[in-house]
Amino acid sequence: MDTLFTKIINREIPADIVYEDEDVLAFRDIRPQAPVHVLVIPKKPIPTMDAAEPEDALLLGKLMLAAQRVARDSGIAESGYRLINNCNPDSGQEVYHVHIHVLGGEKLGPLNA
Ligand code: IU
Repeated sequence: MDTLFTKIINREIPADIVYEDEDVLAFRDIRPQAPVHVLVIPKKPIPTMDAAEPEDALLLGKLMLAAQRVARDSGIAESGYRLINNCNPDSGQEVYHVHIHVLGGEKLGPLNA
């Protein structure tokens, strides 16, 4: 089932896009939890990390390298950043289209704080 992220990919709703290539899109989170908070998504609508298949291995690698690029372009690569993927209800996943949160731009608190 399509989510709002498909509408962002298709430019049906606006987003502050910071990176795009043929497989991946990255845009600023509308409710930022850090000075830099970008979501990196595959254009293929995989609902969760748990639903990814071996055939998605290359795409998932591209997703991580796009997150690296976003961090570098945002100037937070050397100071540091955190990549997060929420998967299924206990994680708090809200949007069922795989996404990596890129968080940084300040000293981040401990996980699960
Ligand atoms: P989660 O990992 O599924 O919990 O994260 C979903 C994120 O998507 C959350 O941080 C929202 O603020 C964000 N978001 C967005 O940036 N733009 C949207 O149109 C929607 C959600 I819907």
